[in-house]
Amino acid sequence: MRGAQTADRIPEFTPLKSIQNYIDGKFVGGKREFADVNPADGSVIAQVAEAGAELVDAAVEAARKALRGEWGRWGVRERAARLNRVADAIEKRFDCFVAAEVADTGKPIRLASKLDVPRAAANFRAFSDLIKTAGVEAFQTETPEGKSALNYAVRKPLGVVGIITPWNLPLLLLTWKVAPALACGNTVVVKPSEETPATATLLAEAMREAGIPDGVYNVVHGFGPGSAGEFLMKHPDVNAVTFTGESQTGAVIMKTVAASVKPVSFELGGKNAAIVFADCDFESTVNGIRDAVFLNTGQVCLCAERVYVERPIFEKFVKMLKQEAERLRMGSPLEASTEMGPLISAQHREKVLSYYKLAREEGATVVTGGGVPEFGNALDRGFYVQPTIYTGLKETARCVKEEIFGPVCHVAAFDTEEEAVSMANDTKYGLAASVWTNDLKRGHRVAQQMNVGITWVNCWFLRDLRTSFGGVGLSGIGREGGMHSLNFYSELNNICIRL
Ligand code: NAD
Ligand code: 6OD
Repeated sequence: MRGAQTADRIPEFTPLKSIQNYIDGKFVGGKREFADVNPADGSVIAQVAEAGAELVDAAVEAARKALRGEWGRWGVRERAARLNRVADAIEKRFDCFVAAEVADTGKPIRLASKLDVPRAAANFRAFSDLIKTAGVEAFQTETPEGKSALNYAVRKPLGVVGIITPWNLPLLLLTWKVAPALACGNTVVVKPSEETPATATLLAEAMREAGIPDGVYNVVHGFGPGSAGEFLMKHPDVNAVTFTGESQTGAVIMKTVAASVKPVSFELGGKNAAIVFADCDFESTVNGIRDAVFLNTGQVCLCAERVYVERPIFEKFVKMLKQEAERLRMGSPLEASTEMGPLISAQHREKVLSYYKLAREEGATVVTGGGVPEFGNALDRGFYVQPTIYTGLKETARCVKEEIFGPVCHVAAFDTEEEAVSMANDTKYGLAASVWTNDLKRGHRVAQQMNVGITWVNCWFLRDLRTSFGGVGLSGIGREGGMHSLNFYSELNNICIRL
């Protein structure tokens, strides 16, 4: 919690009653407004100005203009310094960002303080560091006449990058894309999720304070189809598109952008497996799987919704995981002791509850949960569900195949390593996996067989921002992270000089 120690931090958070678009360094309203709802009690936090096609045009135009201004003339050193200043400005507003993220998402304050906001600052610092040291290729080439030529590449920005993000880790995921895009010299127009508009808007203030020129960072609010999301994706002056969200939405966006042939990066859904071997460190594995299933109320794309446990420890494992799930403190996100908050919306709760019902219809044994908790206070108007564990489903069941995105997992037993690998890989998704064993050779062997973008061994969601991040199959296209981000957010111009 770096920001918590910052002497000149801004401690007071005044909830934004009206959330506006941010275009060319100015906050602007829209023709229509929609409500920003607190998922913990269903109350309306703010009215959000929706950007229509004209405002999206204005944002893209501002971003184009900024490419031609001082931002476009700055070298890497200046840009990198400004990114660090954005990180400083986030840390100075640490409590404001935490409060806004908690109000928008309902996530526990301890989670937003430990994960979301520190990671946002870390994203800017990581790409500030990286762009300063990023090399490009160079080759000495032999010509047909036996002379030589020098090939070297120069890195150039793509131009205006359109960024669309989801609601589960709003600031973390937005800055994960904004930071490398700016590091490479692009300008951006971001459309945060309609469920969580606040922190992208607060980030505008941090950008201003860091001296990021007007038009470099623009925010448009709204929905997907027929709204700001679609207008941004189909805009002819947007040079590249990066999207995080559902696989189905990715498919729609892909069609939208196809007409203008632009680079796309897609970070999409998952139906991630965890494989637990009998030789694992039992207690830390149970705790690790508890986090992998229930963190952020199961609303992390990397969460494990399928847990495969070697038969000799299956019963004991299920019993201990049940205890851990029942021990999770659900409650007000503002209480420091709360470990699990609500789901994001009434609509998403309907979806998760429909899977809870479907699981029973598909023949699941309900180990724990499966319903809605009762608090006897205002939280009953919030969108809470119980942490839930199932066993006994067939591997072909919809609840084992489809992403639910809630605090729920199915636990199944396996007898051999081959069987575990085969069940884990039997999915159209391919985002993340985890393997839990004290046999390091087996850890390597199994990890290398996972058809995913990221495999953790004896841990989960342990991040190094230099590593590649992305998915296979329905889980995405391309990789971001470290140099992969720099390569996506820039074009290389190879220069060949005959010597
Ligand atoms: P979503 O796809 O419903 O929405 C994501 C964003 O896309 C929102 O801003 C939304 O307004 C916008 N959008 C929707 N339709 C659009 C359209 N036609 N054109 C342009 N924009 C459109 O996803 P969500 O419900 O916000 O997020 C949850 C999903 O995101 C889950 O599937 C989760 O696995 C996935 N996710 C993946 C990653 C990853 O890194 N792979 C990270 C977080 C979340
Ligand atoms: O840690 C990250 O960089 C990242 N993109 C996490 C995604 C989490 C999905 O909900």
